[in-house]
Amino acid sequence: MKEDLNFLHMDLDAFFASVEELENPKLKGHPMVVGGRSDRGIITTANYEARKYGLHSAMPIFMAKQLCPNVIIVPTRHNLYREKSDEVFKIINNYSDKIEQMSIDEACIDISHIDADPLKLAKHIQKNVYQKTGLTLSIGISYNKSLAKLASDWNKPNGVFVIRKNMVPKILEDLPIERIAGIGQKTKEKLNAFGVYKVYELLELSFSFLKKNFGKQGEVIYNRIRGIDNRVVETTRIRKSLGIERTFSKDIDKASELVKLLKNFAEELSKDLKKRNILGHTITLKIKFNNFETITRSMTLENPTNEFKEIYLKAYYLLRTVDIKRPIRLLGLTSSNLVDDNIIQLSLWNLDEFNSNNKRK
Ligand code: TTP
Ligand code: MG
Repeated sequence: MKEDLNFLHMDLDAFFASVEELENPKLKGHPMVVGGRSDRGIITTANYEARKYGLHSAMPIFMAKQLCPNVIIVPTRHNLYREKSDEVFKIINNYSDKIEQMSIDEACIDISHIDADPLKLAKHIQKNVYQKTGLTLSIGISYNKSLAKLASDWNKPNGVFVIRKNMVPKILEDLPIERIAGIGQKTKEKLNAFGVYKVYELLELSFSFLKKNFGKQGEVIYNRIRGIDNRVVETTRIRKSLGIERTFSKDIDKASELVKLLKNFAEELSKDLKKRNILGHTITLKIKFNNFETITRSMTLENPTNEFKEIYLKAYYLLRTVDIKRPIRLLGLTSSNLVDDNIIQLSLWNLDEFNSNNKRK
């Protein structure tokens, strides 16, 4: 009996690091992190060997070196990870029409229509993805979305875990509250201030208390820890923006260098938008100076674009509006307010047809 175990959440293991290990198998078995080229950069991910030393995502490289002097640092190659992610999703797409991609390496899959034992299905997906891509992933299965995600993290790497109705809320009780989907840093700190650190402490709070202090989010939290989450798998998740952001190993203090970088960013962004068949209405430039002061400048275009030249010219214009009074530590270029190119082309095509039909008359 499947007892409503309709949600399968998958998440690739140490994703960026695993891709680098596939590219260079000599890295396997050694503590390795993917991250910035300089000591000032941060780790995007650590392989499981490096995690034994306490290394993890978002940790500064200099700290990683202190904790594990032998750590191998590999520069980030986003395009490569995107390609590998696409390969995985091509395989996953064969299992269900209802797939919500949550990030580059994770997805929630509606498996309600699949008449198979969910555990066997999970093993099948793992084996299939491993054979075709060389990557391992972990899977969580449950009767709602947030519990499936939580379960995918339970037995990492290469694990499967099922959270059934009769296991809730018992299984959640000893978890730190931040493991519950919907409790971010701010909510966590506020709950900590009330002396609440573990889910069992959260379970003691009444609905009205949570609602009074946390509003709508309080209601969500009250329900989530009792296994109530009515969200469905959203197949048409709309991407809100696409962009590039980089912290430099050395501050940029030459205008010519900055312009060159901006050109590269515009080129990369245009390629990325085109690959996904999307166009953006708004272009945003972000600059962080070496004193950490951050400014953003945006411009909204009448017609959305993914053309390099247009993006670059607008970005350049935005740059000229900024008073560059100090060396720059970080540069970002983002396109937002996105629309699907296919839809636009379709409507243009319809218009053409309409015009020619009219002419014929
Ligand atoms: P995660 O799935 O959070 O991490 P992971 O796949 O490396 O490891 P795990 O086995 O625990 O799932 O994120 C996926 C990728 O996203 C990760 O490989 C690198 C990138 N990433 C960042 O760039 N910065 C971050 O802070 C995090 C958390 C991830
Ligand atoms: Mg992952």
